[in-house]
Amino acid sequence: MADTIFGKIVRREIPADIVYEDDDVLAFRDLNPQAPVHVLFVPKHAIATLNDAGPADAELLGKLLLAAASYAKQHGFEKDGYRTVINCNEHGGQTVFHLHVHLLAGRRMTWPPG
Ligand code: IU
Repeated sequence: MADTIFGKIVRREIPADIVYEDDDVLAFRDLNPQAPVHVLFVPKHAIATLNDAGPADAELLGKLLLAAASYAKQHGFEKDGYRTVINCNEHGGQTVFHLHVHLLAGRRMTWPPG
């Protein structure tokens, strides 16, 4: 897949406000936050879109979600709640083609999303 800005962040070629890291996952604050807390959880091993994930990626996808939930709980959003989002391709609103989970918290979300 083509390299993206998130690949550059994973490789520390460009700066980001990194808030979490483990062997497989990096998380950093979104540059254009849509909520008081807006963190992106990306796999270090890049997958372009959710369409490109296969059975071999099942554990990695689970790790992304669990990392997001863990971050939300650690920062006090367990009870009030929060939202996780994976946008896919044009109609899904995806703009960076390195799969990522958005964690949005700190305000009441609306439904349906725009
Ligand atoms: P999307 O699901 O692909 O639309 O999300 C991409 C997000 O990446 C979006 O919320 C941007 O604000 C964010 N982002 C960023 O945090 N830093 C960047 O350098 C770029 C995009 I380009």
